[in-house]
Amino acid sequence: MTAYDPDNIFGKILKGEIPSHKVYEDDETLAFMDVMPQSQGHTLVIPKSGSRNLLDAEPEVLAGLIRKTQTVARAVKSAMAADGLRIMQFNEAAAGQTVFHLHFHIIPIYEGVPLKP
Ligand code: DGP
Repeated sequence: MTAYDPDNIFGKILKGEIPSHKVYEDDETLAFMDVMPQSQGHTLVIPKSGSRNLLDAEPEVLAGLIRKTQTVARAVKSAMAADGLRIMQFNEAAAGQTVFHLHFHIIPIYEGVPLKP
């Protein structure tokens, strides 16, 4: 497993070096809007500690992150009046991961509205 690089884009967002539209923050977690949304309200949830992806995350980091993802997902579904939500997570470039800091995608689904690619 390649080592975590703190200079990835989300690492820079955590350090305040790149702006983001934050929607939730606590001591361990940050949630912000995706700049390339697949639907209205597409949100990313990341741990503040450095994990490359789910495969190298400490169990307690992963446990905290999935709980916060549920909290944010409920809020996004309600705020966006979505009909459903897709939760996605990729591990390594071959699987579609492009930013190498663990994150969950929360993608609102609206009946009859296709996702953007
Ligand atoms: P993934 O393929 O799972 O690694 O998704 C990375 C997501 O991050 C992708 O949907 C686009 C988003 N993204 C990339 N750069 C930025 C950025 O600078 N700011 C924000 N808010 N999102 C970004």
